[in-house]
Amino acid sequence: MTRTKSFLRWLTESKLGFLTIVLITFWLKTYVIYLTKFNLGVVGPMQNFLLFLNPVPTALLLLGIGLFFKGRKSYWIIIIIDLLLSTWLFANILYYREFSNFLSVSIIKTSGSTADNLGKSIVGITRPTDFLAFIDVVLIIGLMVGKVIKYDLRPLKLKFNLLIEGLAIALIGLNLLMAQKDRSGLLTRTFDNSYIVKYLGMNQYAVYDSFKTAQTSEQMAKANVSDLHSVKKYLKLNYVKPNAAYTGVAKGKNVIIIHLESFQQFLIDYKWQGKEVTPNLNKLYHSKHTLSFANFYNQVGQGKTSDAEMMLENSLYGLQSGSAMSSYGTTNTFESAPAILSQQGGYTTAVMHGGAGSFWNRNNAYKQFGYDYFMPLSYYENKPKYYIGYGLKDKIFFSQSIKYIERLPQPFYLKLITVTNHYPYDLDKKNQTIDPTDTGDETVDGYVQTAHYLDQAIGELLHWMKKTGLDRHTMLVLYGDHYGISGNHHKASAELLKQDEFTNFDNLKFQRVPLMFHMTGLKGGIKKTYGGEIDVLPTLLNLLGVNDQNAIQFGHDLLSKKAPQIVAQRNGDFITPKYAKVGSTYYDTKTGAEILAPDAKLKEQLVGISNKVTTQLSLSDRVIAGNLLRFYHPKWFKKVNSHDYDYNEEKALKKLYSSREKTSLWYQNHRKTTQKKFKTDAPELEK
Ligand code: GP9
Ligand code: MN
Repeated sequence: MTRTKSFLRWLTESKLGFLTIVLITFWLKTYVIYLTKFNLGVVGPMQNFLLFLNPVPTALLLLGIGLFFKGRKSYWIIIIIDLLLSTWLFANILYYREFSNFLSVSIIKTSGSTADNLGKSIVGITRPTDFLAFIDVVLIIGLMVGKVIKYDLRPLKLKFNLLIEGLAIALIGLNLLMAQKDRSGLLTRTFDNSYIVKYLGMNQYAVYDSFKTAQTSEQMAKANVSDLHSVKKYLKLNYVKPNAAYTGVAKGKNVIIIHLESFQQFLIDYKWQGKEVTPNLNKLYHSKHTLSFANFYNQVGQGKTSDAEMMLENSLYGLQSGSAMSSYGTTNTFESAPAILSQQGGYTTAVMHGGAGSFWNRNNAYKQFGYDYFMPLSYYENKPKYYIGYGLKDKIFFSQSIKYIERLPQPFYLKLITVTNHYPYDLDKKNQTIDPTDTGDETVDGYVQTAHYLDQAIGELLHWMKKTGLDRHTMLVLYGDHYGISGNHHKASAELLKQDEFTNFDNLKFQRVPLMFHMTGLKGGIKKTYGGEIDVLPTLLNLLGVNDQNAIQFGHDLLSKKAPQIVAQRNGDFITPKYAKVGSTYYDTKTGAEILAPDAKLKEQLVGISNKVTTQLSLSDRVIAGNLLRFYHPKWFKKVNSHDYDYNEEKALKKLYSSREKTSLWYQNHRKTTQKKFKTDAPELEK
């Protein structure tokens, strides 16, 4: 009894006891808010453990500052810090409800300058329970006013205060270490703000975000118009004319881009146990109405999917490290496909994706790209059995996308981002309709199963397009975003390809992914031209007959007779129809043999290509890091204002459904849904 009593006395009558009360109440409150107000996608014991613990280290560090002050001041400084931390939490609760993402310095900075500022859009969505964010502050002030907590006016030893701060810093380090172990690249690759929050907490997220913002704005401040001039000069010098025979052949058509997650070219026509793994895609690939590219390479860096998107929408490379879409997507000026098509062809533009909207910073970047609509997971019905890995299973995703697609005014430019064929290639038993391969490499063997599933899902979508007649007005663009089997699986890869060995050169060729343009009436064929993701936009715009003269784009029309056919990899490696480079080794592309002793002339040629590649990459980096497009004003483009876009579900759907556009598929189907025309064998949807 006396022990409890003396503990209570210590809590309420000593300064350290006070710090303990503030810390623990802040900790528990934050944890409850994590669980109830955010959707952090926490899985596994490690993530759960870190989520529980992560409020402590930074809170201890910051609240501990109060200990350095004397007397009553010390108490009030601690309370003020507690209040500031709570306000940050509160603001994020509101922002998250509206935008499914966390506040960032750049958002706060840019929102103040516009009419529809953040404050306005957020008022009105506050719920009473949000004020839970302040409950501890109110409670503690109450206890102080009621004299339950008494001031302890004895000063603490400086050494002791420093010890507490030291402990906090050590805990921060430990937290970081454990987080990095569970998710490598957490801080360098910037996947998703919610990852930072779930692993490191709200306060560390604030520090991280401020740091990133400072870094990017410094680079931007240094850049000026003359940087743009050197980029323009380079592009002019290297310009190749698009193939006039294809100019405008798809003018006015809808464009549906199907993002084939982690899908490699080798899967096309690949057979396992005598069965085609991807029969639907094979059929498309060989169709006489499909322009297929057999030597098309992914060119992504650490930003993976987001780098692929950056290249496809902008013909700009991802960055050497991190994700350009995450780091620059919120603030940079872009001249992207959706904005160009909306301005020049009256296109409605949309992205649909069965995963979290904040992943790769999509819900900010798409506004800068000028996408009218972005429908992420929150727009879809989600049940545990619908979901695997990073999002809804593709069949479920497509089946639920129909109700949105059919409402889009035509012509539309739509991107569908699939996700089931994603590492670690898990699929529930019911959906496995092909055996795993038998290389014995666990991460590899499921790949054919998820690829097969993706292919079936595509088949279901194509069937619906045919049934509704949408196929006759649409050009389909299918592409694989990056490898599915990384360079760490040489043995299994050799087995899959039925080769004796798998060299670094084989791994470079393994970076090929499909690219197909399919449209009724299109003069197709399988093209051998070497190209990469950077080239898709110029090729597409030529097919659509869109004018983008002197655009800051680093790719070329793949159909051009003069296509340079030098395919850069983000790390400076390259491949051309004749030569390739991996690390410091050159190869003969035809034979795959190493070029061991090139003569002086060949050497010069190889170094020349290599320099060209690095120049191109670094100029593209300058465009992004310097935000150079803000200085560029081509006649055919009006700058995008991100504040014109709102992905709030309720508002967006209201706009979509109230649009009486006679051009939507729904309207043309006698204002009836076409959902019944979508046939799926998804076991989850069986009655
Ligand atoms: C998540 C998905 C995956 O939304 O696009 O991205 P990745 O891990 O492939 O870069
Ligand atoms: Mn991907």
